[in-house]
Amino acid sequence: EGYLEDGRTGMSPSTLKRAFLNNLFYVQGKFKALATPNDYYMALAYAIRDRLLQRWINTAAIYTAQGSRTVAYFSAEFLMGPHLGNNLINLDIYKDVEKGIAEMGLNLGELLEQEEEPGLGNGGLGRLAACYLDSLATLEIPSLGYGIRYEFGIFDQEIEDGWQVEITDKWLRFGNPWEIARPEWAVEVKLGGHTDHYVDDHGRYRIRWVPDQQVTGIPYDTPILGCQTNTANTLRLWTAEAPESFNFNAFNSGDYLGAVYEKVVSENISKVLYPNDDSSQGKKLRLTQQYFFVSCSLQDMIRILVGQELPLEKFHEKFAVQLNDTHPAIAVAELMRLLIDMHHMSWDSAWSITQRTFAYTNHTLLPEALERWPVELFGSLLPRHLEIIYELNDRFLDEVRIKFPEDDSRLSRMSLIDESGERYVRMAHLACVGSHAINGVAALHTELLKQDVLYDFYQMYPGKFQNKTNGVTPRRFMVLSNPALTELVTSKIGDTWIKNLGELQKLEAWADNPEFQQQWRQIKQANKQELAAYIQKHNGIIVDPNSIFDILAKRFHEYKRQYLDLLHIVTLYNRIKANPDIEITPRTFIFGGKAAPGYFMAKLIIKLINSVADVINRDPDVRGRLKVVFLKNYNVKLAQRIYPAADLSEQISTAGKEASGTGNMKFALNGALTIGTLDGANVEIREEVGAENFFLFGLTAEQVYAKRASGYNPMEYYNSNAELRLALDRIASGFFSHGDTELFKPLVDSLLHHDQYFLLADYQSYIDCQEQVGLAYRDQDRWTHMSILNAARMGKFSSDRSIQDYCREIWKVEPVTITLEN
Ligand code: DL6
Repeated sequence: EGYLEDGRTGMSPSTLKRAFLNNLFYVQGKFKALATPNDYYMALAYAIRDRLLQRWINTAAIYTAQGSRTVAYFSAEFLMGPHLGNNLINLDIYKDVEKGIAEMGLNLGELLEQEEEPGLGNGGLGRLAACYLDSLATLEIPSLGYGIRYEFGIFDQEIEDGWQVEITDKWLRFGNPWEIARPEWAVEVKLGGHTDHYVDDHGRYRIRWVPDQQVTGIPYDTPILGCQTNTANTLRLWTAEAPESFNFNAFNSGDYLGAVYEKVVSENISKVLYPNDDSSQGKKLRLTQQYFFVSCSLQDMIRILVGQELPLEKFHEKFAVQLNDTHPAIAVAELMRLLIDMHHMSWDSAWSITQRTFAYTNHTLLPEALERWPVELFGSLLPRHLEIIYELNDRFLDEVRIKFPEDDSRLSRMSLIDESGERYVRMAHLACVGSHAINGVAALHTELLKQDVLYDFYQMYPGKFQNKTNGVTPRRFMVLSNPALTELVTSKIGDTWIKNLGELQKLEAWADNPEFQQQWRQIKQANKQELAAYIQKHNGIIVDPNSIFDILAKRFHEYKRQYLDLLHIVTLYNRIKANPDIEITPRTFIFGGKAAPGYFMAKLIIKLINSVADVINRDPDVRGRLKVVFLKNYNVKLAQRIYPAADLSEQISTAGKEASGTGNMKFALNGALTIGTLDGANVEIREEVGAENFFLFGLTAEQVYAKRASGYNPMEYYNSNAELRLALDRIASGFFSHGDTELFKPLVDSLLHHDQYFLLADYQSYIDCQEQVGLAYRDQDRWTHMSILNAARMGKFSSDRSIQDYCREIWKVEPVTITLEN
C-alpha cells in the first residue's frame, strides 16, 4: 500500500507505463503530439533495457564472484533479429505491455515494426549462433558471444524489373538502444610488418612481432536475456577504430591527410559484412576482420581471467571456446602467440591449453566454402602467425608420420599448407588440429564429414568427432511469431513446452480431435490471411488464403534448388495451358531469399522467378489457381511472418549438400508439412515426425555420388521426359522473357550440359511427390492431422536440446543460477 515501485526495475503495468512516458519525455525529448512511431519504439526499448540491465549486472556480478566456467561462442555472424519483442517474451510481460500500450492508444505490433533488425549474418550459420545465445541464457549457462559489430550488415534487397538490387543496410542510423559501448575495455590489434628474433636480457631466445599497422577494438555489449530466468548473458561485438597514437609521426610531420587515411583504413575493418553464404573469396580484408575479432576476444578473455585472479594456465578451465566454422580458426594460432610471445609460456604448455580450449563446428560440405588463404597474403598480414602455423605443421606432420608411416600422399593431403599449386593455409585443417572436438550439424552431415571432407582427420583423430544436430529457439519462432498457436497449445498442455519442447508430444492426443483440428486450421488460416495482406501491400498481388501456401525461403544457391521448384511451377502452368479445365489444387508459391551480389546464376534464378510470376499471375487461363510471389528482403523479421503461414515447406536441396538446414525445423514447428530430400536435418525430421507425415522425394546422397561417379548425363532425362522438355523449352523460348531467348540461356544450358546439382535426375520424383501433396491437401482432416503431428514431434529440434548436448559432451559446463537481490 502506497509503495511506489522502482521506475527502472518495476514490472507492474502501471510502473511500465510510467517508465515508457518518462523515456518519451527524458530520452526522446518528445510529447505525444510530436512523437513519431520511432520515438515510441525507443521509449519502450529503453524501458525494457532498464529491466534487462538489472538482470545483466547481477549475472555479471555472480559470474565474476564465482569465477564460473564460461562458454565463448566465436562467430563472424550473429543474425539476431529484432530484440524488443523477444525481450518482452523472455521477460514474460508481452501481454501486459501490449495492453498498457493499447490503453495509451498505441499498437504494440506497430512499435515492434519500427525496430531495424541487426542483420549481422548471411543465413543459417549466423541465425544458429543467435538461437544458441537464446538457449545458453535460458539454460543459465555462463556464456559470451564474440563477433564483429559491422556498421553495415547484410544488404537490403530491392527488386527492380525482377532483378535483385543491393542497398546498403544502415541499421545503426537511428541509434541502437540495446548496446552499451565499453571503451574502457578497448584492446590493441597488430597487423602486418615482420617478426624479430632476439635474445632477451636473461639470455632467452624470443620472437617479437613488429607490426606496420595497429587498430583499436572497442567492445559493444548487448544483453541476452534467457526465457523466464534472471540470467542475462552478453553478446560482445567489436568495432575497429584507429588508435590515437599510432601514426603520430605522420601527423606531427604535417601529414594530416596521411594520418586521417590511416583512420579510414582502420575503420574499414568492421565496416561491412561479407555477403557470401557458402563461398570464400580469399580477400585480405576478410582475413583482417577474422583476425581482428578473434584477437580482440582472446585478449578480452585474458583480461577477464586476470581480473578474477586466475593464472593463465587455467585459461582452458575458465573458458570453452566454440569456433563457429573456420571463420575464427585463426584463434588457434593467436592463442599460441599470446601465450608464448606475450606471456612467455613454453610451446608445449601453450599447445596443451590451446587444444583443450577450442572446439570446431563445421557447417558445410561445399568445397568452395572451405576457407584457405594464399600463403603470401597470409604472411603479409600475420607474419608471426604464419611462423607459428609452420611450426605447428612440422610437429603435426611428425605425428601423422608416426601413425601412418611411408604415406606421403596422406601427408600432403593433411598438411596445414596446401602445396599442390599456389600455396595456401588451410583453415579447416588448422581448426581440426587445434581443437579437442569437431562436430557436424546433423547426423548425415557428420557422417559425410567423416567419410569425405575430413576423412583423413577422422582416421587420425576418431575420438574428436561428434555430431550435434542443429536446433532453433521456440521462443522467437513460435511464442513471439505465432501467438495464436502458442495460446492454443498452452490451453491444452500448459506452458512448460516453451522451455521443454519435448512436451509438445502431448499434443498427439489431440491430433484427431475435431474441435482441436478446427481451431488448429482456423489459426493457420488467420496467419495465411495476414501474410496475404502483407503480399497485397508489398507486391500488389492478391492471393487466395484457401490455396496451399507452398513456401521456399532461404538463401539463393544452386544446390538449394529454387530452380527445381520453378520447374514444378512451369510444369503445372503448361498443364493448364494444354488443358485449361484440368483439376489442380490451387497453390500460392512463395519465395524469399537473397543471392550473394557476385553470384550470377543465383541472381538470374531470382529474375526467372519474377518473370514466370509476371506471366502466370496475369494469364486468365490460370484463373487464379496458381500464383507466384517473390517476397523481397527476406530477413528474420519477414521469416517470423512466413513460418506461421506456411502449409508446405520446401526443403529440396541435392542430397549431401545441405549441412543441416534450420528453416526446415521452424516451418515444421509451426505446423507446415515438408516436401524434402534425404538431406541434412530433413533425415532426422522425417524420423521424428514419421515417414507417413513427410513428403519424401529424390536421390539419396549415396545415389548422387554413384550417379556422378558413373557419368551423369542430364540430357538423357531431357530427351526422355516430355513434360520436363516442355518446361525447359518454354523457358528457353523466351516465353517468360518477352521473346528474349538469350536471357535465361545460361540457366537452361547449365541444366542440360552440367546439372551439377541433379535437378533433372530428381525432377520426376519431385513432380510425383507434389502430386501427392495436392491430393493430401484436399483431405483437410488428414492434412490437419499431419500438421499437428509435425509440430508435436519437433521436441528434438529445440536449440535447448542442441545446447544441452554441447554443454555435456563438448564444453563440460554447468548452469549457474542468478538471483536478484533488491
Ligand atoms: O549450421 C547452420 C547452417 C546449416 O543449417 C546450413 O545447412 C548450412 O548451409 C549453413 N552454412 C552456412 C555457410 N557456412 N559456411 N561456411 O551458412 O549453416
